Amino acid sequence: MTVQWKKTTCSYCGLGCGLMVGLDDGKVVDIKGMKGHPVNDGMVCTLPANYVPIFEAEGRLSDPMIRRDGKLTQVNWDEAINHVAGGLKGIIDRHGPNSIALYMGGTCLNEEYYIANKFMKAAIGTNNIECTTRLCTSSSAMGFISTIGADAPPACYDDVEEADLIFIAGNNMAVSVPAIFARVRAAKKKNGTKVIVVDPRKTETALIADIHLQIQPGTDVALNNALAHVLFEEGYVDEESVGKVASGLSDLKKLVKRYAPLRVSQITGCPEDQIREAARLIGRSKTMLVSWFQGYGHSTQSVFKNNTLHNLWLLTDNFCRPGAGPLSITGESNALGNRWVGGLSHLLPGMRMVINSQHRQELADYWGIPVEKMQSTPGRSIIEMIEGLHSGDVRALWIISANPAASLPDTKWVRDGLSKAELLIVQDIFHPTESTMMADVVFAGAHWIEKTGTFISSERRIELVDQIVESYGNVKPDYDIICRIANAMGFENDFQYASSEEVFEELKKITKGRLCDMSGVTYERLRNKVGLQLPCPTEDHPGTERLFTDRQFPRPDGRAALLPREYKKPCEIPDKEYPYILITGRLQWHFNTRTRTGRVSSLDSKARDNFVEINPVTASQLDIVDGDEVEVTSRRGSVSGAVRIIDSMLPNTIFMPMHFGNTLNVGDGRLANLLTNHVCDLHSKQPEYKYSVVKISKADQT
Ligand SMILES: Nc1nc2c(c(=O)[nH]1)N[C@H]1C(S)=C(S)[C@@H](COP(=O)(O)OP(=O)(O)OC[C@H]3O[C@@H](n4cnc5c(=O)[nH]c(N)nc54)[C@H](O)[C@@H]3O)O[C@H]1N2
Ligand SMILES: Nc1nc2c(c(=O)[nH]1)N[C@H]1C(S)=C(S)[C@@H](COP(=O)(O)OP(=O)(O)OC[C@H]3O[C@@H](n4cnc5c(=O)[nH]c(N)nc54)[C@H](O)[C@@H]3O)O[C@H]1N2
Ligand code: SF4
Ligand SMILES: [Mo]
Repeated sequence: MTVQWKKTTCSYCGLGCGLMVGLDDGKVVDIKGMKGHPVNDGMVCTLPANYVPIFEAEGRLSDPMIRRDGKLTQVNWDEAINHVAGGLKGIIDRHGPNSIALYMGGTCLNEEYYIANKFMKAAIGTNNIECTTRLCTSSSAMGFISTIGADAPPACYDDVEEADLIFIAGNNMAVSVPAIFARVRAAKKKNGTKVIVVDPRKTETALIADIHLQIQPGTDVALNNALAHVLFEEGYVDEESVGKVASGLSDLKKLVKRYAPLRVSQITGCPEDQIREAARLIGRSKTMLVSWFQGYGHSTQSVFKNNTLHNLWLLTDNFCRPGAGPLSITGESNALGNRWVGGLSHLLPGMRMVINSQHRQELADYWGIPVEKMQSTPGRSIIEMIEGLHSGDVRALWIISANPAASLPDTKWVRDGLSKAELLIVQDIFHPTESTMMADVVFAGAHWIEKTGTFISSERRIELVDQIVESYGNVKPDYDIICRIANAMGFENDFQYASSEEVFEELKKITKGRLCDMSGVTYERLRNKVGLQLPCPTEDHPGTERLFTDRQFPRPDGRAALLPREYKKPCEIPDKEYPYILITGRLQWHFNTRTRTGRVSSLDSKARDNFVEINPVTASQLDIVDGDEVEVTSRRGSVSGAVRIIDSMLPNTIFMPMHFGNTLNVGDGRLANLLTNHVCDLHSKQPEYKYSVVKISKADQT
């Protein structure tokens, strides 16, 4: 067998690792890390290394389907497109443009987000378009906007090797973004880099920490304020120089006075001395890189957690130089692209906002539509879309590359909402998923290297995914399906593209002069390089490694904002009836709702079913032994799983993976989201997945 190797970009997490795909006779036979790639230099982690079976796995969709007499039945593309176009038109005629909504995943291409935006915001005239980024990094985006004035993550991965101290909060990077973890571990070994980890669980990541702050879930704002308190108290803040680059110093100082380590030790459960020790390490380090993730995002204080973390690097002059600043990791392969191409209901393409009249005018001019066609208020967040299905204000939902019937919180409420849709369209690569099972129409999408387009990684690196294999069956690229619907609905003048490259050329012009400037990027350049860090304004520009190196921020006075934020308790707190806190999260072996990884036996055999991690003390109080089946109950439902007794959990917390829905050999009642709450952070509208109060009983006693 002669294997031909082609390069591509990983489609799982948001790091943008370079991969080499081995092809034999046009079929994928192997996947390796790309040597010399600036992100992973040859490393490949568990998930992409086991990708080969996915392209032709059982359940791979080859053709569209329409539900007839209760059963999804294969049809040809013309029939499916006409059915959906007619259905959407009818609903818009009867109920107006805001009665339809579009929801996409975070692994779609920039070209797909752009076409979807143009379709909804310009052609239909509604802002009801959302992405799983709402569940993932919308709070990082709002955190940046409020602190530095723009959703523009400044740091890059090379900062890992330059840092004295890496502060990792609510990010189990050993599992979720292994290529960065490998670099952190290597930097620790080689340079003696110090690591602080903040996580209520003793995770694989916490095991390498010099200081592990094992806080009570949800208490990060109090912790960050206490760290700031010590920094002020012990003279680590050079107030004069901080004042030059950040406003709000005296208000912040006043607020954090009330967060003395002794008081905060009672809130967080961390010893006072440990809080002081962590603050001193921060104060003494010449360069500190901070990194955070869903332990921050999945909280009703998500944006405040971001702001108070930003306070720490601002107070210690840790920004905009090698090894220092905020390294904001993204979860899915194109979460940052989604934000920058306008994939949330309050955004417009090119880092613009729906509520900004100048931004709307710029887009209307570009698209050649009257500005009145564009709505001036944000559309619905995904949770508000489900509320709209319940109330009847939303009648049709089109889901592309997402699985909300398993991934959204409070599953029963979500599925009740989805079942009320007059028209539910799900565009996936597999059937069944929890969402395709509920669909009226299923569209079959081309997957990853079966199509061409671009991703933007956590360090603002835009990279190309080229079509290098023939697509499966009769599937079509996601952008092409949207264009076909638009054309069939009568918008044919604006949705004729010969290729995704044409779409990219149109998209990039709208980014000119913005912080996400792609003007200098061409597919040809990307084919010859390993990506370009944005902004990249001209074709001879090498890309931008770090932002704001002139220490000027895009705020009215050019300074960042130190924001005084009060700690608030999570929405639900434990009581006599529901005494434990449920944390949900990820495993090494599965990705999100497991639609891909659950179909790979080498991965699925490592983690086949749901489980519940419980501290030994709690287990003995409940008379539970390892392997017992327990039922975990919240105010929203009950879920069962086998117990794993493990001392990495605090006694009042339990952990369940998010991955196990009711397809792929796992029965009903195993999905953690049956328990979670759909309450959201006010500012980011991100749900509180990481904090639900629950009770536990042995399964046979219920
Ligand atoms: N193998 C694998 N990799 C993945 C994914 C996957 O499904 N599988 N998914 C990808 C996606 S979409 C994302 S968003 C990322 C997510 O990556 P991570 O955010 O790293 O993963 P999670 O397991 O969701 O949560 C991280 C940690 O937050 C901690 N935590 C819970 N509550 C709190 C709190 O109140 N404060 C703090 N400080 N910590 C808390 C949890 O104990 C957990 O260890 O992973 C990406 N990579
Ligand atoms: N309890 C709990 N729930 C959570 C989380 C948690 O930590 N705890 N994390 C949340 C987070 S951070 C995220 S990002 C979300 C993720 O939520 P989702 O994005 O809804 O979950 P995925 O499993 O990634 O779903 C992606 C879907 O797209 C399909 N797909 C893959 N590639 C393609 C393609 O090229 N084209 C098309 N059309 N389809 C494709 C897959 O088969 C799959 O069905 O989950 C959230 N849910
Ligand atoms: S770290 Fe993320 S981007 Fe890199 S190979 Fe692993 S899943 Fe892919
Ligand atoms: Mo995510």
